[in-house]
Amino acid sequence: MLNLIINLIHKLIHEVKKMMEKSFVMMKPDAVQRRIMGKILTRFEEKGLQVVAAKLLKIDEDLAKEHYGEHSEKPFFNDLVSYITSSPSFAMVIKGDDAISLIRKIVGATNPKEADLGTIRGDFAMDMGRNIIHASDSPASAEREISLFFNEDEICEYKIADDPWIYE
Ligand code: RTP
Ligand code: MG
Repeated sequence: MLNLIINLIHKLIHEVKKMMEKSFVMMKPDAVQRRIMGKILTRFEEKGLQVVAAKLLKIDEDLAKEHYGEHSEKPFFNDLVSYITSSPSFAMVIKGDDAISLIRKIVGATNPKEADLGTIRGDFAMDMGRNIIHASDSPASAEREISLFFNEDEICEYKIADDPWIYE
């Protein structure tokens, strides 16, 4: 019994130390139209990240304006809203150790011409206004964006089989 409790405590400490985070990630309309969703998803899966929610949705103007509210005063705001509402997007919640900053690295710089090769934007995109994917830039943004796009009951917390082979 004591051993069981000690084991449980060890497991809990391990979980906390891993700093499991959830990020909001969204393939924009160009990624869906260009049929490269599978290739993009593979990048996250192969890294060892876990998809815990996903849906295809046509973002309406209100949602686009709320999601990108921080840019409402920028000159590109109207173009950004048109782009995001032009066709369906594929919204996801992706979980993993330090996932928020890690996913930003996998996604690459905002301007695809400046994004390193090997990143999603560096490999698949050309223009700032067609940069195929969004990812949360901080824990506060992740929390806000996840709750903007998903209800609590749409997020699946599940044990994934290869976990011990991804994390030590
Ligand atoms: P995102 O929010 O979509 O993940 O992109 P990000 O953090 O890398 O870049 P952010 O500064 O948040 O900009 C949001 C999106 O607005 C478009 N944009 N256009 N023409 C321009 O100067 C310009 N700057 C930004 C991009 O689609 C960018 O992803
Ligand atoms: Mg951003």
